[in-house]
Amino acid sequence: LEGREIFDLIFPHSGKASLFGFTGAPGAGKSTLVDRVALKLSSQGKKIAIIAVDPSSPFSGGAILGDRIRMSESSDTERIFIRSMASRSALGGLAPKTAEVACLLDAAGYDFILIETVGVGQAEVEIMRLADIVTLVMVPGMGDGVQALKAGIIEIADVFVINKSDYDGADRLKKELLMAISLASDKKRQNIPIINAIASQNKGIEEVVEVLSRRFDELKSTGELIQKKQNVLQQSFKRELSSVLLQEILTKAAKSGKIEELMKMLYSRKYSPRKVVEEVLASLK
Ligand SMILES: Nc1nc2c(ncn2[C@@H]2O[C@H](COP(=O)(O)OP(=O)(O)OP(=O)(O)O)[C@@H](O)[C@H]2O)c(=O)[nH]1
Ligand SMILES: [Mg+2]
Repeated sequence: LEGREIFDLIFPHSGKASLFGFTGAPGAGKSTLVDRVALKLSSQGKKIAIIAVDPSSPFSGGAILGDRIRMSESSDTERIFIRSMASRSALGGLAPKTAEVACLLDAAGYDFILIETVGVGQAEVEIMRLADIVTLVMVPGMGDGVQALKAGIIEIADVFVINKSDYDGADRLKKELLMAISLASDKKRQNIPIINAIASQNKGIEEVVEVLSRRFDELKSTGELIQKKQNVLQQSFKRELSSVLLQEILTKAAKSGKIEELMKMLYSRKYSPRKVVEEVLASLK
């Protein structure tokens, strides 16, 4: 069996896991928080998988080494599986790859899949869209509140965690965030929970887990969860469709010999790219 066929066989077993996303600036304490959350959930008898995605890293070596350091304090790691992903390993994009990995872990029977991404850029937003719930991890005194607003990540965040609340400025950041969300046009977003945590001291973890579970149940009961998962599947379908169609059409057009001629028209700027597409399609009819 090829990889794809295997995936097709596994896919029907997916769709049961809860996908929790965690994002935030580099060094905000995401890994520490995710590890603590994983341990907490695992102590409740759940099976946990962690996917650490680093869109900025060209190599996965460092990330994997980081993983070995992770969880070192814990003895109860048998139910916790950790997988790193960096941009180099992702043909066709990091978000689709992350979705596939999450799907496999989901089918394998993990109850919770925790996805960590570093940064606040477009790549992270795309990855976080896969998650059922997104937690934005912030740190006092880094201007995170304002930065998050700019990046648009605030629009997809469901929960804010002010980590490193042992630092000065935690109260100020909370005020800034409250101010920012009070201005949100979407009324629902004005109730976003803001949790203070000190992940390195295991403080606030219980509340984070509680809030996430509550939010998850809420999404389930309102039907938003189903909607969200359907949107993600629809995106995957469209991505597959465009890649398959592209290949198919290019192959057909190459066989008909039409494509070379049309490329000449394109290079000489007689035909626009859009016009070339129309000509290619017309030649296939
Ligand atoms: N003072 C303090 N330090 C913390 C806290 N949480 C994590 N740290 C420390 O912050 C540093 C970075 O933590 P990580 O969990 O690796 O942060 P991260 O966001 O995963 O970092 P990247 O994945 O590299 O972006 C580590 O030295 C942690 O021990 C906290 O609440 N307070
Ligand atoms: Mg990390």
